[in-house]
Amino acid sequence: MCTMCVPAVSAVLGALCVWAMMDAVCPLSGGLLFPRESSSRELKELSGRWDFRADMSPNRNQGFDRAWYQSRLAETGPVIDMPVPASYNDITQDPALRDFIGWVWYEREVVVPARWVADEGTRVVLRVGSAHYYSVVWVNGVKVTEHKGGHLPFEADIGSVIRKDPTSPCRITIAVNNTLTLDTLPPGNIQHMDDRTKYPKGFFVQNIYFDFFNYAGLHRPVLLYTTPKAYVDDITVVTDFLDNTGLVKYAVSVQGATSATLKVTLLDKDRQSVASSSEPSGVLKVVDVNLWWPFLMHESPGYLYTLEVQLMAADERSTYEDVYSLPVGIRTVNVTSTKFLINNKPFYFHGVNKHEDSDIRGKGLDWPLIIKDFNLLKWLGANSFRTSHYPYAEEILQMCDRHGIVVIDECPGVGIKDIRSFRNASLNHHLVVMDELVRRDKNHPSVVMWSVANEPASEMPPAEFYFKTLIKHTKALDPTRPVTYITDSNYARDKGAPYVDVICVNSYFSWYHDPGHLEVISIQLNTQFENWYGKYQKPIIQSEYGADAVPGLHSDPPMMFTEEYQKVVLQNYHDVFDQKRRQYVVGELIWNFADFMTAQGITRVVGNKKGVFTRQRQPKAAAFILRQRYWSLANETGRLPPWAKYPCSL
Ligand code: GCB
Repeated sequence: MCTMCVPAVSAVLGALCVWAMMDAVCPLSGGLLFPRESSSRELKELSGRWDFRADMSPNRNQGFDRAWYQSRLAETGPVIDMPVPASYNDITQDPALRDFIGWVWYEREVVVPARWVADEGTRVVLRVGSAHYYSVVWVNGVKVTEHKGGHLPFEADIGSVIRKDPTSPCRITIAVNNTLTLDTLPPGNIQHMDDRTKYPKGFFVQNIYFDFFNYAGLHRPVLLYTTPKAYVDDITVVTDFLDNTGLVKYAVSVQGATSATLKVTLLDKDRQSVASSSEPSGVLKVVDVNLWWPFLMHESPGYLYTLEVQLMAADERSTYEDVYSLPVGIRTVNVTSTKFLINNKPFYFHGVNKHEDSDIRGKGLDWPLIIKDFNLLKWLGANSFRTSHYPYAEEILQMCDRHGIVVIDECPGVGIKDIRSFRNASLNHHLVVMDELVRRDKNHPSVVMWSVANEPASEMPPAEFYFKTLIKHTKALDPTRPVTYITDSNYARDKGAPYVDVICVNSYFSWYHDPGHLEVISIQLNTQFENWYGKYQKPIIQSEYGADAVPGLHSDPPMMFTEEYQKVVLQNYHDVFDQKRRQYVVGELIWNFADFMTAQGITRVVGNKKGVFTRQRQPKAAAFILRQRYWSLANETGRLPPWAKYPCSL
């Protein structure tokens, strides 16, 4: 595929070939509903063992030069076992694979049910939950799709390819490249070191401007699913309420049928129909509505209805029936100059920042970890998190919907520090990523705000046009949710703040600034809030604060990196939050929920240790401070179920 690439060119140029091709393609066509089984849809998970090979050739392009996709991977060279979903980096003992930059190749042979192949009226779709960063996908040697961006799903209808030779197994080959450039999100660049007195031949490094390990691979489930030829392609739901009546505005789009009949039914938790329609779009009215409430704000948080869409269509050959069920939470979100309102009630974010990160799996989706983390969030009394610094798996957002955990949904715009990353190529890609993110997450009641970036160089002159365009675009995509980006810039120089709805600010007083001086926190934090509010009169969230603590390291009086120091930093911040939350501060999100892996460097001791839990999810002293605070905030501001009033062992 990379005919433009000559062998001597680096991995990054190999990646850029894919790029150029993608730019020619219309970015978004149709919906991308989460694959769900129904009476008309089947699903086949391809999680488990795949064959794998990293292309260690000097230009990382041997796989394309020798067309590894044309035959079984094991026939063109050695393969190793690789789990999917998972990052590949921590699976072996090989440092070259942990730190690998370039193309890796995954392959799996799948038995496709005979009926899927035989029935021409069935669409067979291959879906990749996410692959970091660029991917090219072949089925039986035929290229079926490619995708740019490491955190969002993509898919391809592979029916015609598997029907070409119904007797052969279906061989899926996915090449994934983790090279970051100035125009990727997040950005990065490749630096070649040519001084032979210092570096071996061909030595290059990937420079990144963000603080987490650039894990790579097939991070989320890969699966096959079916729909009938005429199918429900997309559903958009926007909710509101008036007194006791819930309003569900919906629009259904259909593909593969010139005319179709629809039945749209809203079911309550007991699967009783509460409203229905036969129009492709409209408003469903729900009397005595059960609103979707955040965790700890109501006795029964996370109430979900189900919107069941039934499609009937026919062509000259057959009739088709498709059924798709979408969970729907009815709630509103509004922002005033001092408040963040959910269902017209002030909502205070007492939550965390997270990462998709764990031992061995890296950024691979892992159900035991997901459920453990939700249990820990509840144990803490957290009502929210930010998906720092990229979109998390849809499975995680579904858990948030169910449990009432409120989400600030962040795109991977982290580390936009180089002025060249503000150019049109970057902005255009950023707009497409926002298109993909909003398309994927628009129907989650838990998602209450979009964050378009984290700590960009927002004081640089081009930042104004960049963020004005990006935020306007995001608001046009979704006029129902506020938009922000996360700043660490100075209030007087920040170029994008006039365009955001909520100011989200990160600061690390007594850590990166005045290290060791806990006594500065109160005055500096107070000044921070007064300055931002004074200039913009918008509600403020402290979107990051914290300190590293190596678990088990103690000192009294507290010293940096001990559990005591982390604890006292938090307490000093909390004192100021308690004054300002009565005015215009609407939230506090600790950095970070758990320790996480980073690139190696002199400020990181096997990763970032600002977690209140260790990477293995054991609490540090700070977790107990946070727990006490979050539950008492909830007692003060929410309506707790009786079981939650005084959680055990506070
Ligand atoms: C930040 C970044 C986050 C880092 C954190 C830190 O401001 O947003 O990605 O990990 O600080 O610990 O330095």
